[in-house]
Amino acid sequence: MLSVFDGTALSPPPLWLMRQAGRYLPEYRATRAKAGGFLDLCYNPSLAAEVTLQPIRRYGFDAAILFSDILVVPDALGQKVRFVEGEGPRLTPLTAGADVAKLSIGGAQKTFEIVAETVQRVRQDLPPETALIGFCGAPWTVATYMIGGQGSSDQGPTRRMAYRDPVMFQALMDTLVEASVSYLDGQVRAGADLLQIFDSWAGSLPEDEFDAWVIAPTKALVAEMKCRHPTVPIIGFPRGAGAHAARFAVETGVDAVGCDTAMPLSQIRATLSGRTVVQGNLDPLLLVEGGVRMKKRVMEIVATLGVNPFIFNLGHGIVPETPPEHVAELVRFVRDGAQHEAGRGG
Ligand code: 1CP
Repeated sequence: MLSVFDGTALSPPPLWLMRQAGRYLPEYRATRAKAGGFLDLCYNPSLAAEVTLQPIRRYGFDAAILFSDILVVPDALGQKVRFVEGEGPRLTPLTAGADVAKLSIGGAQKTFEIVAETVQRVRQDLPPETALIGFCGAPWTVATYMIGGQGSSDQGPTRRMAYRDPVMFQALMDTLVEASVSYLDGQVRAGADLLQIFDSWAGSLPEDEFDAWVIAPTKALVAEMKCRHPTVPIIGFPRGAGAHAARFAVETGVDAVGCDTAMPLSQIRATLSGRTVVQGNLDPLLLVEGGVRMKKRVMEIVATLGVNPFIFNLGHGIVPETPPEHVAELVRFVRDGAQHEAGRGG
């Protein structure tokens, strides 16, 4: 898979799926039950390594992604995170500069070492040809949980806080850049071959704020990682970036752009393909459906994007309702069927 980053278009394209380890897999649910809470699973290197490897054993993806969560960073910094069953993450919201000042990067190191141990264990057990992806949340997306205290549809509390108290907000972004560098650096030293930065809530911002809150901190994070590990590729996933995606690709210095479900293939082809590595972007709900509709779309994606350096993926994470056999069907089709059919003009 890594040779796409040297500018090679591979046929069939390499493939992995966001949230490939997770609740749609019975073996994940069994391990999760053994671990107790979700964060207990993230902080148990043996069990976290096991769930990272489960989808590789089943499907032979070209890459494994470390099993962890973007909210491990605030938890490690001292803003404790709870996962409420059926509801999602809950944090005590940061409300003032004093709350940001209490976050401790030094204090986070022990937690980061636990995650690095997971990476080390996975790398030992992973077939050598399978790449290992480390990851973190982008500062903007992580900040939306730290200020909002939970997920939200428009990130309103965080946008308002950033307008009202830019000094506090900037201090938080700087802290998150530094913490994320430390977290990712530990993952690379432990054996991660490439990295992905998840900016799941990049899509809610006006132009100037996209520059200031998405591009600028990502650029700082990428620059520092490139300084420490110049050969480790970095995928940016600015979900919802829309018309800003091409600028994101150029200005942040990432090596690849993850495209979300809504991004038109024509736009990806015109503004990203051939200039950067493209990753994406099958609708996760088409994977729930499976069958001919899914295959038709896979063929369009591969025919349009596969002529340039490309990694096949979904446009967002696998949803829990996904039948595991549809994932097997997708993998078979991407590997054997899609370019054959596309080559026939199908
Ligand atoms: O009970 C469970 O088992 C919890 C479900 C779950 C899982 C499987 C959560 C809670 N996190 C994860 C793992 C996870 N999260 C991975 C593992 C690797 C893989 O992809 O297989 C990764 C990369 C993430 C990243 C993540 N966590 C993101 C970015 C990607 C995205 O989906 O947009 C975000 C926003 C989170 C926060 C989070 N963690 C979990 C939930 C339910 C959420 C979303 C909360 C919300 O806003 O509603």
